Amino acid sequence: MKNFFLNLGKQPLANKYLKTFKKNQIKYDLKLYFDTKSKLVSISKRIPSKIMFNNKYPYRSSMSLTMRKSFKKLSKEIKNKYKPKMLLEIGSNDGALICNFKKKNVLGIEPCKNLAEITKKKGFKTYNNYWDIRLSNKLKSIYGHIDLIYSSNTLTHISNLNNVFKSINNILSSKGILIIEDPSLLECIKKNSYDQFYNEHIYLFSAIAVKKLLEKFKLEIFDIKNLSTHGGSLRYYIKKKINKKLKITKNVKKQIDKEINYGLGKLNTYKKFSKNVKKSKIDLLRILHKIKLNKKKIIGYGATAKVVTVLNYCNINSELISNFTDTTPEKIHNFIPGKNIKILKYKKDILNKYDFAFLGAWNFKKEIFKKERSFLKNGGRFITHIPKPKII
Ligand code: DWN
Repeated sequence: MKNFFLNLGKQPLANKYLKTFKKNQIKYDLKLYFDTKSKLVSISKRIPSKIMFNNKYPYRSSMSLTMRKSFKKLSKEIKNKYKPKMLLEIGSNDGALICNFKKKNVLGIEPCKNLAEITKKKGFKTYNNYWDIRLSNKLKSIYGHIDLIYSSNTLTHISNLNNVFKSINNILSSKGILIIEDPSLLECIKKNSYDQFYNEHIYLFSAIAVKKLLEKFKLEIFDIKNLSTHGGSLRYYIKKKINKKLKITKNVKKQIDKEINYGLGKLNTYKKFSKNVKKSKIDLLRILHKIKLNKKKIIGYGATAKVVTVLNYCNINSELISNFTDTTPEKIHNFIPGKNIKILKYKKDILNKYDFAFLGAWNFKKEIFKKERSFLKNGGRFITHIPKPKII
């Protein structure tokens, strides 16, 4: 049974950047639910994929050094450990992972045309399609069974998980490996990072829920790694149950026990989280208003999808945060979805005109602090809302 636990208000599409601010930009309810049977945490309003993932999707994985490094490291591990003849990536984005492989050994699946074009132009075989059984059948008829399927930050975006895993099962060889990675629900609850929820993130996975889900498809997790990317993610290594050669590591039980002990299987945990989120809103607004009273200027750093949730939930507009800055060409000179805050092109000295920088991309705090040493040296301060609103 699905139980409601948090209302994050009306939210625009998290990646819908507009050239001119529109007060009446379409917004949707963002309400969170916990299913006591499947243990899945999800949002209620499902927006058709075609509306969210189209030919103008602005997010590019390669924009961050942290992500490029993470994908490079994983590619080495895959090549050394699993030596796949063919790797298929579901949601290949701008090719941040596949560019580490030989062109003949990888296939990209990317529904956003503008992103698929990037990898196609570089000579990587890319299918500009949504992942479904039709595509799975088509690829199987061309390439046969696939021995390694990878998908990062994609499966949480697809409403029909049964179709996703049916289509994976169909093409994965009997000894094949599926690696998926997505933000960790445990880290989200611990860090009070309610901004992991926006209309694209239909689910936030726990190992408990993934394990349950896979059972239906005779798939099982044989290893789990905790990653620091995207505010704390889990990388699940999955195999078919018939493959007895790969042993299940202790990491799997360890993660599941950790989640059970934290209470991820109980509704009460999410109710407590909901209270913490409401407090976070009050505390953040208090900090921002105080800074404004002192006539200091704040810029937002990193126009993330996550920060759209924060700004719209807390009703923060350009009176409190004058502008945002971002490196993504598709976001620059546009407005933050739902808000009258303009995104400025990132330049080395952009922060000098401001007293404070609010971390929209808090998940890249380390990378950003390193880059902005001189801002900090000159007395500039960062503001974050993770895990609690504070000035750093
Ligand atoms: O699942 C998703 C994740 C993986 O990526 C998508 N649905 C959408 C997107 O979410 P996000 O926008 O919250 O992701 P990021 O990776 O936290 O976005 C970082 C943003 O910050 C980018 O727009 C780039 C920008 N940035 C910057 O301007 N300067 C980032 C860094 C590190 C910087 O130095």
